[in-house]
Amino acid sequence: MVLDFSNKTLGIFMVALFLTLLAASVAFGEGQQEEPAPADSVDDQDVVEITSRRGDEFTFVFDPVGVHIEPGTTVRFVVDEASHTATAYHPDNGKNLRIPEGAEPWDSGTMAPGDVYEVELTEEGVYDYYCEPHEHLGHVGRIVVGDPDESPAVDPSDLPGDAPDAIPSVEETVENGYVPAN
Ligand SMILES: [Cu+2]
Repeated sequence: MVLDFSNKTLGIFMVALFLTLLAASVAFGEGQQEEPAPADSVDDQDVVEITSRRGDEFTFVFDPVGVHIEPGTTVRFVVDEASHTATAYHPDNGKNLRIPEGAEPWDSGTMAPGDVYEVELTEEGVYDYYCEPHEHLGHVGRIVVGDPDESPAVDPSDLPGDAPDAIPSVEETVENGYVPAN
């Protein structure tokens, strides 16, 4: 009888201890949760991810549509929905030059959800790029690497369709570090 009572007390004690530890670990976990990086800290990151997705103002968008990064930062293009490319405005890709003269042009080729394409940008200046099938629908973006004056932006007003309206200004991109897509 005494033994039974002890076991019961021990059992209740163990349950209470377990619940206490559980509550403590939950509270600790919440306290440890990392806040999302503030938008203006993009230029401190080694890798910046840009997602092709459906937009509100434009049919498809790169999000963020504008980023300001340090030289040597890797830009990682990913796709949320449908098929897209991430392609630099460069004669090698059949377009007028809209990236710094010394910079390597890139073309991801067709990307589907789950595909990843990375490019490391080292030359300072302004880079504009587009999605091959959706350029005229506003699926274009701008990346400023370091000092934009090293290779200033080329006026986007002669780009087709919605593209000129979709490209953010250098000023906004540099000031915010990160321009979310519409
Ligand atoms: Cu696209």
